[in-house]
Amino acid sequence: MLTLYQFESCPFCWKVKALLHFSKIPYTVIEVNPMNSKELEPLGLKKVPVLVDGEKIITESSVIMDYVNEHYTHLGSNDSVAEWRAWVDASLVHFLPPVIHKNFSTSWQTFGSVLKPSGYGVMKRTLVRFAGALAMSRVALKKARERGITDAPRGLTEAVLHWVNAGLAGQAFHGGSAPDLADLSVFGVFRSTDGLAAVALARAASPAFATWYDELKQRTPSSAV
Ligand SMILES: N[C@@H](CCC(=O)N[C@@H](CS)C(=O)NCC(=O)O)C(=O)O
Repeated sequence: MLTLYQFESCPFCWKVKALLHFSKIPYTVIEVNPMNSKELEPLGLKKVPVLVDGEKIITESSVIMDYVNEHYTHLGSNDSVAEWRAWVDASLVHFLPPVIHKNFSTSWQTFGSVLKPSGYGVMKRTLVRFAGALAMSRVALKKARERGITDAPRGLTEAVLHWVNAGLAGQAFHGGSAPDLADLSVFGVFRSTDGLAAVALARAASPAFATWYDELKQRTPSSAV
């Protein structure tokens, strides 16, 4: 059985989960405490996602996806898939935090939603929610500015339109009639913010995005056990 160490709110973790769910691969989840990551200490690691498969410990979301695909899923790939996957990690993923953590109140709402399935008790959830919202509403905007992102909603809208026009290009999926690793990577990043401002903004920017997103959401019910 595979084990995934994750934060519920982590877009990189959701890229991996999109593939696991799409492929109906069962796995157990270890929810890492984002305040201190103490669950990762025995592994000597600091970041999620981490996938454990027997003796193997795999880090880095794209490497994990390649591992899962090579050993379990066997989806095909090509240059376009590789380019879109690189775009997700280098560009797309950076537009989401400044949108969903725009200020304390938006970030509070974001943490409320992502902490719901965490399994934490009410006290711990409120503490993590408060500290998280306080920290992220500052960090997200600072990091975005360092990356030259001054208008995150506009940047995210442009990214959505780029994906729809050049990635989907009139097809149901980048992969044609079925999703491929590019679809699952883009979807995973958005899925980490399901129900929040970033997905709402993307849906409003493009009906084709909304159709594609809903179809993928339907095809990726959780396979966590
Ligand atoms: N390049 C990594 C990025 C992973 C990453 O930044 N994870 C964040 C959560 S979204 C994390 O674990 N941060 C904790 C830390 O940096 O201490 C990947 O693709 O897996």
